[in-house]
Amino acid sequence: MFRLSKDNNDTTSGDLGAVVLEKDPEIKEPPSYQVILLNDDYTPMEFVVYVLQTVFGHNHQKSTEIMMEVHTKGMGVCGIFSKEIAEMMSYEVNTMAKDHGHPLLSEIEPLTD
Ligand code: TYC
Repeated sequence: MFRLSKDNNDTTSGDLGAVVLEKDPEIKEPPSYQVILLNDDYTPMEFVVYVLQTVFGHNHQKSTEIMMEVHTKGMGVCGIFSKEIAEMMSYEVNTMAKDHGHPLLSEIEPLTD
């Protein structure tokens, strides 16, 4: 893709600078990351719903849907964020589970566009 850009090297008065065609300018959105919740046989369903509400701000109905998706299919998406936020969310889930003695685990995964 080509994009118009101004050549700003020329500072002489009156000259607005040359307009040049730049190939493939490096203007890219930073990659997004999915926070994935993993199923296990021991974490109580109500605790998973509680975590989805408190960490991700999902309402009770949405949290129950995500929990059931994980329970029946093995994994499910809790949300999509920047890398830093996804890392924080996943850490929060895993720490909360550990603190309550549950094996519940989440992980993050980059989204490729
Ligand atoms: N499979 C768990 C149970 O039967 C419930 C559960 C759901 C656990 C989702 C983890 O991410 C999870 N109690």
